[in-house]
Amino acid sequence: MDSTLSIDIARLSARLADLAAIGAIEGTEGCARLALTDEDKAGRDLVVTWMRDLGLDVTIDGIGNVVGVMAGANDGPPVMCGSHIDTVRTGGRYDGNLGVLAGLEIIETVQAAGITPLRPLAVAFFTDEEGARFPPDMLGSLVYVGGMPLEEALDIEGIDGAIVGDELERIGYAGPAPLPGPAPHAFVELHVEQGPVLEQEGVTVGAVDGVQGISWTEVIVTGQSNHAGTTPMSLRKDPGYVAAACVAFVRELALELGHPQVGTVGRIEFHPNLVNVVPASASFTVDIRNTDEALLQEAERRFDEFLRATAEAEGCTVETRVLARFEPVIFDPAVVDLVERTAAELGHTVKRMPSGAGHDAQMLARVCPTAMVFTPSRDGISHNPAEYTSPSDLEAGTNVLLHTMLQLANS
Ligand code: HGY
Ligand code: MN
Ligand code: MN
Repeated sequence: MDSTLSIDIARLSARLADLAAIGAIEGTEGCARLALTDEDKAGRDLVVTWMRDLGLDVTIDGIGNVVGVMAGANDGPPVMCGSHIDTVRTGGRYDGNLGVLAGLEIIETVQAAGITPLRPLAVAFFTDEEGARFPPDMLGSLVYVGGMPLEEALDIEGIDGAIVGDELERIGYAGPAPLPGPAPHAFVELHVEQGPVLEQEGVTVGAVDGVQGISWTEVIVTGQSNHAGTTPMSLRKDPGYVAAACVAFVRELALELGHPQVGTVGRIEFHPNLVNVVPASASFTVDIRNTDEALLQEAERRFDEFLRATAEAEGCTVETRVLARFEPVIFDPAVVDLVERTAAELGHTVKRMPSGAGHDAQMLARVCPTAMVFTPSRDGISHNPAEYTSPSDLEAGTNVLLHTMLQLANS
C-alpha cells in the first residue's frame, strides 16, 4: 500500500460545499433535498456532471440509481463505493453526500496519479436512502439488489401524496439500466457516524461490522370527534390521548430494554387538529431499532399490545401499516478486517462498531462482500443542519476508503 497516495481534502470540501448549496437551509451549513424533489434533481444533475467530467461511464436505472464507472486494466465487476445524496428535511451536508463525493475524489486522485487498478472502480448514489418522503428507507439500493420489484417501488405513495414513479419521470431520472443491478466485486461505504461513539472515545475511524435492525410502523387511531368543552371525559373517545400515551410508551420501552434498543415517534398528526375539537383521528410513525432481532421482535410485540389495549380502553380503533422492516446485517469480516488494517497502517486510531443508522451498504451486503468506514460526528449530531465532521477526519476517512478500494481492486 503506497500510503503517500492521499486525496485532496480542499477539493473534496469544495465539492461538499457546492452540493450543500443546493437546497441550502438558510443560516446553517445544512441542506434539504428530499428524495425526487426539484432540489434532489438539481443535486443529481450536479453529481452526474462531475461524474462525466471525470470521464466515468454513467448509468441510470429504473429507480433512479446512478453509477459512474472508471475502467480498470481488466473488465468485470467493479469495486464500488457510494451512498446517497437525498437528505431529510433538516439535513446536514455530510450524511450520504460524503460517501458519494469521496468516491469522486478517490477516482480523481487515482487518475491524477496515473494508476490503473486491475478491476474497475465505481461510485454510486442510490435513490431515496432516507425514506423520509417515500418509505421504506434505502429504497433505491433495496431495488438495486432485487429486494423489491421495481413495479412495487414505483407505486409507493409519499407522505405528500406524490408517487415514486411519477416523480422519477418528472425529474428525468427513470433510467434504462436493468434492475436488479449488476453485483459489484465488493462495496465499501464511507459515512459519518451520526452518533457520539468515535468522538467520545477519541477514535478517528470506525470499521463498521454491521447495521442494526430497523422497524418503521405507521399507526392510525380513530376515535370520535367531539366538542372539547361539552363532552364529559367519561364519554370521550380521544385518539389524541392514545397517540400521546404511545409516544411515552415507546421511550419507556426502549429505556426498560436498555442499550442498544432505541425508539422514537418522529411524525404525528391529529385530525382536524383544532384547539377546541377532540380529535377524530391521530396518525403517527414508530421507529424502533435493535442490533438483536429477537429483542427487536419483542419490542414490536410489546408496543403492539400496549397500543391495542390503550385504544380499546379509550373506545378507539387502530390500523397499522409496516413502512420498513430490515433485520440486522453483519458485514463481510474480511472486508471489515481490511478497513481496520488499512486505517491502522495509515496511522489512524480505529474501532470496530455497529451502525445505528440504516445505510445502502446493508442492502449491497446481500449481493457482494461489503463493509463501511465511519468518520466522527461532532457532538454525535446528525439529521440536523448543525451536523459537522472536521476536514482532518474527512481526509482520514476518505484515505482509508481510497486504500481499501485499491487493495480490493488489485487483489
Ligand atoms: O433512517 C436511517 O437510519 C437512515 O438515515 N435512512
Ligand atoms: Mn445516510
Ligand atoms: Mn440519514
